[in-house]
Amino acid sequence: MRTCTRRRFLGSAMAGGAAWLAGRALAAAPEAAPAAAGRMNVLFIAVDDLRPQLGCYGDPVAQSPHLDELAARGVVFTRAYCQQAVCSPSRTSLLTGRRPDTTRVYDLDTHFRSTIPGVVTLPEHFKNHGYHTAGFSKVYHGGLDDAQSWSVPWWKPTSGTYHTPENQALMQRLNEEARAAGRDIRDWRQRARGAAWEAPDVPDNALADGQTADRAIEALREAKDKPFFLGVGFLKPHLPFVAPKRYWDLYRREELSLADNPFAPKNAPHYALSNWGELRHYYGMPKKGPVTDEQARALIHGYYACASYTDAQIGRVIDELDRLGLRDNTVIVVWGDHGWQLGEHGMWCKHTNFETSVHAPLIMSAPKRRAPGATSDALVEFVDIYPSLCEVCGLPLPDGLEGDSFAPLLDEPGRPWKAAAFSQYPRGIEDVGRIMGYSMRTDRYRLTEWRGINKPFTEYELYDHETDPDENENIAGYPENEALVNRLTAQLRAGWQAARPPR
Ligand SMILES: [Ca+2]
Repeated sequence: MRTCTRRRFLGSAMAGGAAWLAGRALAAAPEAAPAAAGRMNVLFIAVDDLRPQLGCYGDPVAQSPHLDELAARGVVFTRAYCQQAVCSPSRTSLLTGRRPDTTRVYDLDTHFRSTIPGVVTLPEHFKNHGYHTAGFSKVYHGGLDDAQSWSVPWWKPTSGTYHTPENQALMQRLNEEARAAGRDIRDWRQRARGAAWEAPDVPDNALADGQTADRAIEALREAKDKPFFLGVGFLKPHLPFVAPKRYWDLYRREELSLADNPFAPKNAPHYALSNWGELRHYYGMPKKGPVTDEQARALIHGYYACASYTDAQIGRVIDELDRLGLRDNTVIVVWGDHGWQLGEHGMWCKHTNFETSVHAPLIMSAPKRRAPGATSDALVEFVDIYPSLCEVCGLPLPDGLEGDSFAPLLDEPGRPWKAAAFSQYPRGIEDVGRIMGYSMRTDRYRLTEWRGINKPFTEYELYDHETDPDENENIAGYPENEALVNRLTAQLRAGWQAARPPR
């Protein structure tokens, strides 16, 4: 096992991807006709909080054989961006094909049926075109499912969070304390949180994601004779990092490196960073200040273990697809709903506009495309997944979509593409109130403009990925960059409509 520093991983992600690509057959002769046997099925796989820390993204430590195998038959998008780096806003945007300023879903409580009630979601669109659509576990954010998206009622796993007697007892005690303190533990915000990680020695399907794989396998068998769109969500590597022990055993903790930039970016405004309250709520985590190095290493270990566990569950589902002879007539897309800080900038979790939060994995394998096993460095956005699946499956595009199909990249991954990708994140600050950070990634730069919602306010961050791929220094305020900031600000304000791919 080799060690991997975050800097080396980030810095070499492109080069590593290219080297990885060079070792594969790029080729494949163009195939003529679309699937003759009928309509293309869709296996739509969502992975909660998975950042692009996988073998097929050039990470030498990650054990992700099944996603790497999928990558060898599809296209790995090395620069895919979510539209807002937190579960529900990101998923809502992806599943409606609209950006957060259109969905007006910026938090974990608002359902898009209350803001854009008539929208036709991605699975609903497939349902309306004769597909059997079914959702398993976390496709929409927990508690915010959308019944009209599915042909049959949404299914979710029943397994509990913790599996060792100690952690189950701890959870029971914490919940009793919470009740005694008058908290309503049915409300997720008031609920006690237990250990941040666990390595139970149990079978894969003792945990929720193993149950989900079991159910998805059954669903494939049931649906194999009709066109289907199966949405399958996996919960790990979302906190807490609970994975069967054998996945932890794939890694040697002492050989895992900590982030080498555990500090705020120079000159960054304080509100650009998050206080990673999500992790702090877990038992034993610091309420303020940094985690210890020992905790950091355990968290990184747990993240890798959970990603490998989910990789194995995805492998089981795809194996069944193969066994049923459906692979040649099914498009598979796997995406993580946003990135994750694993100690970079001293942060954990997501909830920022930094590259570590908005850059997420996206792999699509579609039969009969011309570039299986390729990587594409094109800038793509999660809002593009909706129209891409429509194009690959031959469905018309509904009105109102705010992305572009990247299906042409499945044939020609290096063709000229979008000029920029856009993300955003809201904050609240003293004296100004609500602000929105609008962030744009171009080939070279990340520009973030913070704007007041109700009061005039602007502030800028600019990171040069050519010289500073870890975004350690905000150079927006340097006099020599004034013209550059002005040019990029104009591009940001022109928005996604001005950044669309040449066709
Ligand atoms: Ca998530």
